Amino acid sequence: MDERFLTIETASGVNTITLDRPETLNSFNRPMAEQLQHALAAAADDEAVRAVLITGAGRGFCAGQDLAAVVGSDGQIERDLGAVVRECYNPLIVALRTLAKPVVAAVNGVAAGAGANLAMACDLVIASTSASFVQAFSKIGLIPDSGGTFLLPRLVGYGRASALMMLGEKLSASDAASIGMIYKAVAPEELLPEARRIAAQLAAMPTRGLALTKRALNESAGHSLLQQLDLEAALQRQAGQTEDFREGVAAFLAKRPAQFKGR
Ligand code: T3D
Repeated sequence: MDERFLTIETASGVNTITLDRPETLNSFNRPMAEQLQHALAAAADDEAVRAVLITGAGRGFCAGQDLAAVVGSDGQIERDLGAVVRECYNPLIVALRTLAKPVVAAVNGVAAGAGANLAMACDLVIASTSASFVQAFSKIGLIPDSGGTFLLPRLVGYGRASALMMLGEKLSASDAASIGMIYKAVAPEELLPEARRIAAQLAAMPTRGLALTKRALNESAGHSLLQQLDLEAALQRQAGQTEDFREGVAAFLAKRPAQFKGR
């Protein structure tokens, strides 16, 4: 059987994917990237999954591309990095941003290179105060990939994004939270309980409404206000046709907790 670089479990509607190559801080080799692509596709198809939680095994979250795998047995680098980015990383970012379910990143330790940008492509990022984020690419002569040049300036502004990407310095989780790059930083022992609590909360919410919210946010980046207002009206029409909308209104009027089914 092929070696597995992820552990995956589903409980109470939450699909937890743990990146599991701790000896290299969960850096990506091609099999791990492909396994994560398959895991996200499976989460998308599984009706029992209503939220996804991504974290890392050991002391790191993900150190980006496994740099040892870049060098051939002859010590030379003869790899088409454009092809690697298209085949390994771009599909992951597209899968995360288009998954019609919320994705929580629980960043347990350093997130570097593509690992940092993978975290930012998730819907909510919670990090341990012992974690850090590094746009490590500039240190090895590369450009930030995995959606970093799109997402980071939108999260923190062009000036900070440009400094973080060019200097490649480590940003602590607390600083990342204070500049709005991530949702929040919590004490290390609180990370998984808090991430699981939030993922379970999301899994019990109106899944289709959350998916339409995600779509509206995705598309806002390239829209004018008028285009976005038009999109909101179209998506609200769809949200208004869900069972969960009817249940939400009925529960509110009956002053009882809503039982959302994700339909
Ligand atoms: O070719 C393509 O695929 C193009 C696509 C590129 C996408 C990218 O992600 S490019 C960016 C690649 N990542 C990096 O450049 C980060 C390299 N790592 C670091 O800068 C540091 O390790 C960290 C800042 C992430 C963490 O530092 P620290 O001091 O906490 O840990 P460490 O001692 O450096 O690392 C611990 C071990 O993990 C160490 O192995 P050892 O000595 O214990 O056997 C180290 O070599 C290994 N490791 C860390 N990052 C990687 C790695 N091994 C392979 N690839 C890594 N990226």
